[in-house]
Amino acid sequence: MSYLEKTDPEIYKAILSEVNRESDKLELIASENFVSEAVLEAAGGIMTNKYAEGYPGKRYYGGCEFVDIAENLARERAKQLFGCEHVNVQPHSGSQANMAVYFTVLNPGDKVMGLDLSHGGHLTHGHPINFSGKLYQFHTYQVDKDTEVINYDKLIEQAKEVQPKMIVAGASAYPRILDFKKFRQACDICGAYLMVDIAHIAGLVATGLHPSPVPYADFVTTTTHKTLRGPRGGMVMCKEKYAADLDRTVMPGIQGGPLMHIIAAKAVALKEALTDEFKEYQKRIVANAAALAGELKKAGYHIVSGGTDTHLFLVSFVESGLTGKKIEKALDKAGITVNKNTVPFDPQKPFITSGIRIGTPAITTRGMGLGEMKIIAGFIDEVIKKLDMKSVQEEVAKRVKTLCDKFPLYPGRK
Ligand code: DSN
Repeated sequence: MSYLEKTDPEIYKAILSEVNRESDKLELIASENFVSEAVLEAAGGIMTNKYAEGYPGKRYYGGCEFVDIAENLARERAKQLFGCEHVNVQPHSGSQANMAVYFTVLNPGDKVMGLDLSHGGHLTHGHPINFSGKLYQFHTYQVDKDTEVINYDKLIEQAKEVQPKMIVAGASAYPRILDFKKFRQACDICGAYLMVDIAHIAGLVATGLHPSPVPYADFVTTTTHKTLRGPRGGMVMCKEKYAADLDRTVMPGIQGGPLMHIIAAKAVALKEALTDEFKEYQKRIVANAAALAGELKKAGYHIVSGGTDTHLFLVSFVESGLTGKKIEKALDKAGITVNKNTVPFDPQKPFITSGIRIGTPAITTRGMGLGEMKIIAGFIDEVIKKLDMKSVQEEVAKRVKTLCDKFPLYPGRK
């Protein structure tokens, strides 16, 4: 019997149920992944006990010699992986990584440009209900209606007009390659900083499957738990000239004690990301996303921008009037986990939406490949075509479970 089972059976049971949910269902949420046992071990390890405000070699507490090893390794590995001049591995999340950059170089009221949330952006890229939109004067840019991709000529024109102090590139629901050279060009025209948020595509960038923003950007932020397949957390990379200011912003500016167990787990994940195996894994993610999008397109679905270059794609139901909310629910009943997502020019509210977002990082981690993408597309199509039929959802759920059983996940934890 585990310690947890004995002392807190309710939490034990909830965790066990989550293990079963993750292993018995198809996880298609583009921002999720399954970390290795080694990452889990570090994240659940005793470094959680340690206070270590400050940075390696310059802490406000004694007894930091071993957590310093972990943080130094995380920093060195991140620098090697992304080829950046400086990195801060302490942000607790992607939002705090973005906040750290804004607080380092912007003043309240400054003008910033970021991708509209409903066109693929992120809350922290200037949404009015988020701190970013409240503190700074954000001007959103959008994708073109006909191509559903960013029009860089328009972006450059908008930058000339707005004269922002920073342009934020990066997205949480944009399926195409981002042209960082063009973003830099837009920044140089108005003397703006370029911040690129690679939270979604970090694994692709690390392995050369998506061009790197590091040569172009002043700051690059990321989470560590999406395609990068590490523990839940954030990270900021920057040019050396911003290093001291950025580090001061993270601590003591916006955070106190770093989560040393998570930093240790980040180091483990970054080591994994430096392997050839990880590169192969990223290639398979992209191939799987293209295959799944292609199958759905063949079945007549509107894939935003016509396809994908990355780990994710969006299916739009604007034409049929179906809602993402209803589809998410029906797929969930069939054992397929996706999230409803706004699509460009969506007539529905964010809690309803006219689209769903699909990503392949998690199912690729468990070993699924092109053959399975064809089967999964068939499942999705069947559920959506018979959206109100409970019997179809139940039947598909059984087939999903049979498929998942062929690709065991965390077998020792069930
Ligand atoms: N919530 C994340 C996502 O799903 O993309 C972004 O922070």
